[in-house]
This record gives sequence, C-alpha cells and structure tokens, in this order.
Amino acid sequence: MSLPEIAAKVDAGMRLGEAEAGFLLQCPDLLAVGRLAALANHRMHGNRVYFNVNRHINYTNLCVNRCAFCAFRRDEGDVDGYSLDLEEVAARAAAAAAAGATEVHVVGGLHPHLPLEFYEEMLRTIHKSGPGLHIKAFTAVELAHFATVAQLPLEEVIDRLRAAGLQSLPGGGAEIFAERARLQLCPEKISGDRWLEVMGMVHRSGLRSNATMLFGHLETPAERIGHMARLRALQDETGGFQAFVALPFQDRATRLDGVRGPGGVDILKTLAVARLFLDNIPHIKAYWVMLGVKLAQVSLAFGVNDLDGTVVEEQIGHRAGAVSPQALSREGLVRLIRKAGRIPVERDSLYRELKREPDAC
Ligand code: V47
Repeated sequence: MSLPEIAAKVDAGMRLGEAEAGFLLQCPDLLAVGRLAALANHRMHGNRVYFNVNRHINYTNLCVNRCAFCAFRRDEGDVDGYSLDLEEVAARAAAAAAAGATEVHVVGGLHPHLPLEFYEEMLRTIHKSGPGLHIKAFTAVELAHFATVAQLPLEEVIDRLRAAGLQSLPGGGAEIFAERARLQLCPEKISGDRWLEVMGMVHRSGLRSNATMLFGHLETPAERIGHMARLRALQDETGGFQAFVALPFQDRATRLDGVRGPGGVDILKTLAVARLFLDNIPHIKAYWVMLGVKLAQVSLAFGVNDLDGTVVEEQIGHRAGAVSPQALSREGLVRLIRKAGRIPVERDSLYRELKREPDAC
C-alpha cells in the first residue's frame, strides 16, 4: 500500500478500505492527506461551506453516568448541579428566535428522575416560544435513558418525542465504539452496539441525525477507523446521518488524569481521513468550540465543509478546558469562511440553503 495507490483510488472515486484509512491516519505527510480530502470534498461541495445560526441549550448537568472524559456532569446534591425549568427553557428559545437562530441544539445529562412527559413538554414549550426553530435534541444515549426511566419501548419514546416536536438528533454520545476503550472511558454508558441500534431506529422513524467521534484520548488509530467503519456501515443501510463531527478530547478537569488531548496535526488528519473514508456521509462538520476557531478555519482546507454554528452558550467543551469563545456571530462565521477563500452558505438544519435579507442578523 502506498500514498499514490490510495490517491489513485480517491481520484477514481473508489471506496477506501479500513487498512487504507489507517495508513492515511498514520501517514506523516499531513498536507498530502489533506489535499486528497480537499479533492474529495470539492467534488461533493465545490467551494461552498455551510454554517448555521443556532443556539445550544443544556437543560441539565445532572447525570447518572460518570464518564471519565466529562467535566460537565454533576451529581444530584452538588452545589453547581442544575436543571432548567420550562420557563427558563422558553426564555432561551425565545431569545434564540429573536436573535435570528434557525435551530436549537438541546442536550443534557442523564437526569435521574425526570419523566418522559417533561421532555415532551420541553419540546412543546420550545416550539411555542420560538416558532419556526428547528428542534435538534437528545443524543441516542438520552433516548435510551428516557426509555429505561419510562419503561417503554424505544420506538414509542421516539414516536412520542416526534409528536411533541423533535425534528432531528445531534450525534453525541458515540464516543469511541471499541469496547476496550469504552469500558475505561464510560463503563456505564450504553454500548457502541446499542448507540448504533438506537440511531438505526431513529433513522427508520424518518428522523435525521449526526454522528460524533470523541478522539485523542485512550483509543488506538485502528479503533478510530473501526468507529468510522461502523458508522459507514449503518449509513449504507439507513442513509440517515447528515454530518460527521469529530470531537477532539479537551483534557482539563476530567478524570482522565495525565491524558492529553490531540494536537493540531492529529485533528486535521483525522478530519481529512473522515472525509475520505466516510464517502456516504454528506457533511464533515468542524465544531469550532472544541477545535478552536483558527484550527476550525484551517480545517476547511482538509475536507471540512460545515461549521457549527453560532452556538451562543456552551458548557461541555468549556468546562473541560476549551479556550474558544462562547459564541460566534453570523458575521464572524461568514468572515471566517470568506477569509479561507470559500463561499459561505447559510443552511437550515436539513442542509437546505437559506437566503436572508442583507441586513438580517
Ligand atoms: O457527547 C464530552 C463530547 C459531546 C468532552 O451533532 C467531549 O451537530 C471533548 O455531541 N472533550 C457533546 N468532547 C457535543 C456534541 C456535538 C457538538 C456539536 C454539534 C453536534 C452535532 C454534536 O461532547 C458528548 C461527548 O462526546 N465530550 N466531554 C471532552 N472533555
């Protein structure tokens, strides 16, 4: 196996195998891997880079799981544990709509007691307070937890949340599927198999989702590729993933003592390999909160075609030491993309292009 052989396959639009992706991930020539990814990306999206105007709402940090990488979670009774009430959620949704957001991204810890009715009510509340906002909410891990607490089949939980206003799912909670690493990172979390099973059900119910990978901690390069291979296989079946989001591990204030997050070269190469290997997932998203704004901009030359988003309020990455700002403005995102020599395209949550009046926020 050699770089020119792999480049020829990419040129011909052929699917790469796991060994080839592994080779690229270990390849010392970052720019060569990046160039291939940029080629694959250009074929799919030309010079266009998507971004969206959104707001994150983290409704609780109470969580029954104790994932070693997570600096956000708290136990019931901790002084800085919180759960937003519906009025507060309504206020944040209304503020998002007033600020020109098209989407709210709503996730939380696995709350020990809240009943399914709370989540249904929360969705209805958001819909009422911010009519027109697309509600992207709840990871596969949260859905599985709601089903356990309610003692209901997952299909019923998905149907009820959909009826209450759920429109798509973010990709969180996937972490790394490999059991070896997962057992050290998050032994109480649903398994990788279950995460994929839940997402399969979500897609079959007609909802779209994203997929994430938390990387740069205890996993091996082969486990990283194995994670992407499982996403690609599910996507071949369902076609329900819209975007892949690679989340570099933020290493402050977590329980993974002494484990340092990935450097810039590793991050860029991982995004490039994702673009090349995940040939059936349309969008590779850079989440600037975890990458840092400048590296997120550079990643646009390494196969990335989507920047999330204005965000407004972020806790999961910042509690773990992310040094990025809390929010970016729409203008800031547009400028960042233009300065990278690309064409900014504001999208909605289903990747349809939005046209705004020039003076809109
Ligand atoms: O599920 C937790 C990860 C995720 C850390 O789908 C950490 O559009 C790095 O999933 N270092 C939440 N990562 C964020 C997420 C997300 C973000 C933006 C867009 C989308 C999308 C999804 O953050 C968690 C977990 O995998 N995480 N702790 C940490 N120390």
